[in-house]
Amino acid sequence: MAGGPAGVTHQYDLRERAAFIRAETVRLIDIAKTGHYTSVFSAAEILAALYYRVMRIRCGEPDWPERDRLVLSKGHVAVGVYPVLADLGFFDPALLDSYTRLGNPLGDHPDMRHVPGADFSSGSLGHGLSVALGMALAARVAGLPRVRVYALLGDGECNEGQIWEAAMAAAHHRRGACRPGQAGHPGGRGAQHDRRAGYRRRGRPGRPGAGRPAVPDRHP
Ligand SMILES: Cc1ncc(C[n+]2csc(CCOP(=O)(O)OP(=O)(O)O)c2C)c(N)n1
Repeated sequence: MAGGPAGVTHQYDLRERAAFIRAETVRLIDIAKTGHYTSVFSAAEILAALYYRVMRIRCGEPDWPERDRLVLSKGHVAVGVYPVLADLGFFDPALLDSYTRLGNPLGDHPDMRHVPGADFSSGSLGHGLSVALGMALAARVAGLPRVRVYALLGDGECNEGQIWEAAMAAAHHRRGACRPGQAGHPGGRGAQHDRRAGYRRRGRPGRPGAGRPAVPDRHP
């Protein structure tokens, strides 16, 4: 089966889905009166592509062992993910209307124990890549080669040493390919860091170093 939610054959218009994510994010942040809407806005296309086209997931079976995983390392984008999970059928969309209210499982940051479809409880920046690497290694140990694990990182949080340690560990274990995405806070320290160094892209077919995992550049 090609990518996308398991059993779903509908071809989604990803631009329209990204617009949906942005609109719903504004709506939910208005309900909560707080939230990181710019952080979702810079990731809306990524989220739309992953959930509606790429990831192998089962809405009726959130804990399907062979599903792909998405670790929201920048957990404050959960507000943009909840509408997608509801839209795909992971839970009742009516829950969105009382987002962050007492007793509602949908909080400012995702809680994997209470939100169907949430693969990790995040919020403290800097941990997601390590967690994603751990999931990828666990899938390898469990003999599930089709499982793909994605991690969404903020550019600022890439200044956390643990992110770089995870990237180097991924290279060591030959897991993963890093793809620099958009910067939510352009001009911030993370953006400068990205411009100067970034990640060396390895593992793309036809490029020098193809098949090797991504590793962070070493630079003075
Ligand atoms: C360890 C830690 N320090 C601080 C925060 C508070 N915080 C929440 S969002 C944010 C900015 C994140 O910026 P970036 O990583 O660039 O992500 P984006 O701009 O894409 O949201 C900060 C500092 C946090 N959640 N965790």
